[in-house]
Amino acid sequence: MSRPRVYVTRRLPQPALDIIRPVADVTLWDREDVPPPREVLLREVTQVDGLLTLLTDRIDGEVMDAARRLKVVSNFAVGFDNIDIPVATKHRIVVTNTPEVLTETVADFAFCLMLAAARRLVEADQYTRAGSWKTWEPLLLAGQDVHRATLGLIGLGRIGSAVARRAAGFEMRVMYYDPFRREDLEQNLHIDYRPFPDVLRQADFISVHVPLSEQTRHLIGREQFALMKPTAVFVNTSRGPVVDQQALTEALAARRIFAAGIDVFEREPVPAGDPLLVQENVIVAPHIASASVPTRIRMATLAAENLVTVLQGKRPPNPVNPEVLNG
Ligand code: 8YV
Repeated sequence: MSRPRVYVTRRLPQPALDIIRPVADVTLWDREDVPPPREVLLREVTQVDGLLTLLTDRIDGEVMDAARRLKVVSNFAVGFDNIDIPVATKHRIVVTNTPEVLTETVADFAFCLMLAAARRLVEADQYTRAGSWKTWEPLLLAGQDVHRATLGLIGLGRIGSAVARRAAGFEMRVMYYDPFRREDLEQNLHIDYRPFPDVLRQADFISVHVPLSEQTRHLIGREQFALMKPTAVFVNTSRGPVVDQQALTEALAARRIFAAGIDVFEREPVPAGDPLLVQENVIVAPHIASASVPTRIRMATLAAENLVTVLQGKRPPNPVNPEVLNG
């Protein structure tokens, strides 16, 4: 039997390639800065048994129809909204993701955005470097307190729960909304379930941790920002389209809310002229919540393991559509 072939859509940390190369012949899109153009992906997919993809690769019906022998799409991410799962399942292609390994790192970053936005850290840095600091002022760069504030989590999956655990150290009161109530976690984490509008009304900090789906697209829009406190700090490390970005921009511009920390955007990379970027009360980052060196290496090696186990005819650690394996 000939060796399987795989296409890897970005330069990966070496330990990941070391897992794949003994098992399969690798064609690598050997760039870090840009994904392969669509026509390259459509050409390469015709030749391979496996794809290792990033969230920047749209794996839809067109790609999967072009594939002739594709068995597995291993996504280097916990989110898999870039892949059409029903179409993959119909083609009997296994899709895998990288949960668990990034949970704590993303939760760290959500907390980092909460603290930085509440305490105006980026403004303070710019002000100090610019030499604007002339004297001591009673309310200079005054922000909001994090300790003992109320944290509202939208979504209580792995990452939402990890943020709740951190909040305990700041003596925060934590409430959450999730379409699937998690009574099992409420006692352990000392957190309360509240209906969605109540969380928005009562929380001082709101952090979003839901996957992107048709149900969650624009879950937070004008109506939801209108319910928040004028002192609220809003943080999104999930997926950009969960939030109506125009409504967020308007809420920040009108000081409907105090500040925001935003790692994900409706369009990525966010265009330079986007009106959100000129708001003073927002801290922005280029989708880096999982970007610690150890976590990115763990994500890459897990994506590689998922890929090779399917190619070896074994059950991968993280199937997203396990029905393909069972059937
Ligand atoms: C990654 C992410 O930055 O895992 C996810 O779903 O959004 C991030 O951890 C990204 O997806 C890398 O492909």
